Amino acid sequence: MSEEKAAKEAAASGAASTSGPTIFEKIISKDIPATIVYEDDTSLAFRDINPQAPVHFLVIPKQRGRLTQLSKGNEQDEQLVGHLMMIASKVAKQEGLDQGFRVVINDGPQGCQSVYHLHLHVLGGRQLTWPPG
Ligand code: TR5
Repeated sequence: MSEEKAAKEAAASGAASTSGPTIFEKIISKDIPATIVYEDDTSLAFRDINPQAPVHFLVIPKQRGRLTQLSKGNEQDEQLVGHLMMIASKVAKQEGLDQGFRVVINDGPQGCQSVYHLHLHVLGGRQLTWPPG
């Protein structure tokens, strides 16, 4: 079973791990390759390995262990989360998503979060539907 499938199943069962280096931390350290579409001092954006739309990238904070999930954030994270949102918009523009796009944060087991390092999904390039599953 792939690392991601195992993580999804763990998340669905409520048993997802929140310790140890995540796959995203290995991408930040460049120990694992990813297609990086944007990088600055505090954030990184890269293409999702299992895209759900013609354009699907993730925006993450670079600092390890800073925020595992949105619901763990506090006032000190406001600037960082705002920055990630602005990078999502900036890269969406860079990717040509001028007809619109969707930003999603999966949080916790019921939110179907599988990687416990905060990340924004940015999806676009096709007509998206609502509600999501
Ligand atoms: O389910 P959540 O919201 O936690 O999203 C995790 C996302 O990480 C999924 O959309 C996965 O497809 C994506 N993912 C997982 C891996 C991975 C990745 N995106 C880019 N590169 C990846 N590598 C190298 N390895 C993964 N296991």
